[in-house]
Order: sequence, then C-alpha cells, then structure tokens
Amino acid sequence: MAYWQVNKIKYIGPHQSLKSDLGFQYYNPEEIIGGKKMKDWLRFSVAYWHTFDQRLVDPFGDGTAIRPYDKYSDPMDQALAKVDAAFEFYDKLGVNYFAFHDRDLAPEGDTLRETNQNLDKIVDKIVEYQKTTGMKVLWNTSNLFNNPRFVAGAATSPYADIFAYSAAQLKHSLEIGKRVGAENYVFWGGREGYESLWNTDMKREQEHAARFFQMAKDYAKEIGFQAQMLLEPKPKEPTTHQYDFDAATTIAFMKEYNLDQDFKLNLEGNHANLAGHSYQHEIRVARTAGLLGSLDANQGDKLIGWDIDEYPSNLYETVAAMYEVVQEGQIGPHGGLNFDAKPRRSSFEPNDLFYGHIVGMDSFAAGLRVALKMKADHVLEDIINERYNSYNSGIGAQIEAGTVNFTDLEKYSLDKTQAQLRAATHSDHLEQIKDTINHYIIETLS
Ligand code: XUL
Ligand code: CO
Repeated sequence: MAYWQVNKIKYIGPHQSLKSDLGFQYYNPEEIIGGKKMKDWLRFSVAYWHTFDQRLVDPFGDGTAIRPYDKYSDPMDQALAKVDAAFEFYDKLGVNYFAFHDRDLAPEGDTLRETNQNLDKIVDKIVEYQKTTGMKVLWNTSNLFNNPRFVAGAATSPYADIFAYSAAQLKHSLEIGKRVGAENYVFWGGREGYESLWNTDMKREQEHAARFFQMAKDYAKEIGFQAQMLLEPKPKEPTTHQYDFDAATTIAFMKEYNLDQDFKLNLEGNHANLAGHSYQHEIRVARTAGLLGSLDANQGDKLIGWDIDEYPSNLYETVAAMYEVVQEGQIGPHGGLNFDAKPRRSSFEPNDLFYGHIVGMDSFAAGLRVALKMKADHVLEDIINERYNSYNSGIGAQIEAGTVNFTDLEKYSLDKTQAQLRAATHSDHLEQIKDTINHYIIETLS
C-alpha cells in the first residue's frame, strides 16, 4: 500500500516549472562535484520526530497535520504503520539516512521495562527494513525532556532517582544505536539548564552532566557501539538558560571535563540564531577547534524570537554553511545534514513533507555548488591571505614565532607616527566582497 501519493523525486535541473511535478533543481545525488558525489558531501537525513510524529501544533493551537497513518488509533499499530510509511518516504525522497529519538518510535509503558518492550518491537521492524533497503542511521538520541519526570532536568535533575532513570533509559538507547548501526549518537540536553539561579547549584549540576556523559561513553565502549558522540548546543528553550549554550560554551565544558577526545558537536542553524550567532559562526568555532561533528539543518526567522525549525531555504545562509564545510573537506568524520525541520502549521498536507525536504536539500545543494565554485576561484582565500600578509615577514613573523616581547614591541612602535600607523591598515572593501558573493550565487545557479 502506498502511503505517499508522489512518485520518486528526481533531479530535474534548474529552470523547470515545478507546477507539474516534484523534483530537485540543484540536488543531483550521483553528480561528482569537488571530488565527491553530491550525496556524499551532504549525507541528508530525515528527522523521524518532525516528519512522522509532528502534528504541527503551536503554543496557541492544536495540530493541523493530516498524515496517512492517522486511521490507526491504537498507538502500537500506528507506530508500526509509521515505520512502513517512513521507509516508503525515504525511498521516494532518495535519502540514505534518518535520525530518531527513542520516544519518537514507540509509546511509553508504565515502567521502563514495558517501554523498552514497545521500543524493541519497532526497532526489530526497522532493522528488517534496513537489511532490504540499506538505509542508515545518521544518529539516534534519547528523549530526556518530554515526560513530566524531567521537569527539573535529566542528568542535571536535583533528584537522584531521575538521574538514575535517565541513565537507564540512555543505556537502552545506546543498545538500540548499536543494533541500527547509528554513525553518531546525539545528546541534546532539553531540560539541562536552569530556570532560576536562586535555587540552583550550577556547579553540582554541571558535574552531574559530565558524569552522565562519561558513563554514556564508557557504556558505548563496553558494548562495542562505535558511534561518534555529539553534544548539540542551544542557548534557551525549554529552560531559561541551557548549559550547552553555544559551540564555544560547550567546548569549554567539554575541555573542563575531559570530554573533548570522545565528543564533538552537532550544530543547528536556528539554535545558532537564538544564541546571537550565525550558523556559519557556530560551524567555524567548532571546526577550528577540531570538534565539528554533524549538522542539524534548519533556519530561524529574524521576526520571531523562538525556535521555529523551518526547512532551510535561505540560500545566503546555506552558502555560508557549505563554505565552512568545503573548507573542512567534509561535515565531520561521520556527519551529515539532518533536517531538524517541520512544515509551517498552515502546510498540513502529507505532500508538504516532500516540499519541505526538497527545498531544504536543494538549498544545501545550491550552497555546496556556490561554495565549491568560490573555493576553486580562490576568491576569499586570496583576500584573507592578503589581509594577514604583514604576519608573513618582519615584525609580524616575529610575533607569531614568539621571539619578541612587550619591550621589543615598544621599541618598534615608540616613534611611529600616526600617519605611518594609518598606512599600516587597509580598507576591507567589505561591500565589494558581498557583491562578489552575490555574483557567485547568481552566476553559479543560473
Ligand atoms: C531541539 C532539537 C532537538 C535535537 C534532538 O531544539 O534540536 O530536536 O536535535 O533532540
Ligand atoms: Co536539533
């Protein structure tokens, strides 16, 4: 039985009328570009929660979504039907990866034992599908934030029984990760933060979080689950202050607790914006620290101050993100672009899930094309090399080599005139750079 009323989505190329059929304008999976197949650069992943579970609720209204498995009223029957629908969706969209939380797949029972039984039944079915389709899991994760028991956190909960339960839940999630061959394992600390400092022992909570990550890593090793562990920063929502605020804060935490050897970062566009950063900034911070793991692909909206998980469509942002990826040579050792994104509440029909993924995949494919063209032409490399040229010889080279101190630099500077110092600086011509980037976007995609 077909759940989705669409044909397989194909590359149709740019300048086509999309009114007649769905198709990719820029994403051509098998095309070799920059030395790799496009699909290997991008490694797109479908997020189970937003695609198959999301009902398109907002804080003021019920869900509007119409989904092809809604007729199943029993939660386990629906969970099983969703697996069929999901694998048909992956095939029609032409993606090789998906990502999920434990609780996306199956309903909870009263005890963890019952919950695990429900979950295992669904995972059995997923593993069977993987054998026949070759579908891979980019990452899995544990939902340690929805249930009321996590009201004050999971690993950072002030209640030891909740820490213990979270560890037990995560243990099973790691076992499932191993069964489905997940390439990464993500920790997003939904409730790991605080509402108020007046009742919070911040240091103790952060030590507990670090302990939790250590135990997770140790258990993964014990069972031979080789996924790359990833922390996903976000500054706020649902807590007022999330401990893993942004890339820089999370890296400092990882270094303080010796987690930086075993963990890397999963970065998300909308989370970057909430932290007052661009997506590009977060990717740059992670990759220069050698800690870029994977990317959650979505975008925010400057006019709305919360996490809206919109499908990426802003070409300027995807060019900037892919520019970083191209410089890095890959997203991360096992990274991909996971669409942590959902349709708007007013886009409630089943096919809108395809449109959403198509615009997201095309936007990143377009970004990749532009970024590779700019790199091939050394556009920014030449500008940057020139900008720092004064460090390649003379006093600059001595500063970088560490062979001069403050006294030497005083001697060097003491009699320099204002005019000489002004002559040492140059206009950045930033507007010209931006015009050049626009030119590359327009030319490459025309
Ligand atoms: C929440 C978010 C999560 C994580 C996985 O904002 O991004 O969906 O990616 O828990
Ligand atoms: Co995310």
